[in-house]
Amino acid sequence: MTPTITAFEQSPDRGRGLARDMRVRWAFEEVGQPYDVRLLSFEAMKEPAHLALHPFGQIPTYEDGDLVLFESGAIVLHVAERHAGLLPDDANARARAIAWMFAALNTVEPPIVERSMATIVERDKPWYEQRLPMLEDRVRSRLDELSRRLGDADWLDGGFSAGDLMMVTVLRRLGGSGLLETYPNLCAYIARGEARPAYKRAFDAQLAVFTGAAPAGA
Ligand code: GTB
Repeated sequence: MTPTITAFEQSPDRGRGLARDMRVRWAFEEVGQPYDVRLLSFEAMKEPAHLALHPFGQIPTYEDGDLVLFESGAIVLHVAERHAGLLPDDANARARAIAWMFAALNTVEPPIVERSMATIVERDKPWYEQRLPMLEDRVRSRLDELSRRLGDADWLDGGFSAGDLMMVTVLRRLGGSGLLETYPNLCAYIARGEARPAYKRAFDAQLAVFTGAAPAGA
């Protein structure tokens, strides 16, 4: 059966691949699993039919037969566990790759999202100018640590894994912030992820939703 995921009918990122369906699309492409996409308006996301799939009325969701999942991390892990290509065979290496998925979602993403949300919803507030440097320092702390750990390696722990997929999608949200430029190894790491053929197919598919064009090969 072909799994179905949900995505924004009109993504506010204007096709930059920043919404969280991108990581799920990328995972499917890495493992060669075809998938269908159901596009949702903001109104439809809050209607009972979608709330039955996602308690918080968000995208992405995943449906495959009797199984319904929400949370992009849970969906990517599910895909990675059922197909070869995103998790190592060795049990310890597999556990470490999963730890990097959690690190991306639980340690690196929160300060990035907090900064990003502040730039969107707090820009006209009286505290914004004072608060932004603090939020950026928190992001820099994580980038310092991540950059140090990555060093000259291509990927976080041996070969490319679901941990890298997740980390690259999280770091991409800093594009245009000016915060990444002082970390050449992190910029190269993101570029390596974006250069993967599976990433490009996923990116083109989500961009086609915005442009209205059919993705290449469709
Ligand atoms: N923890 C959940 C997960 O990982 O799946 C978070 C899901 C989530 O935040 N979904 C967002 C959503 O549905 C879309 S991705 N929001 C609507 C709502 O909550 O009502 C977040 C996102 C949106 C837009 C941009 N952008 O424009 O750059 C980037 C990321």
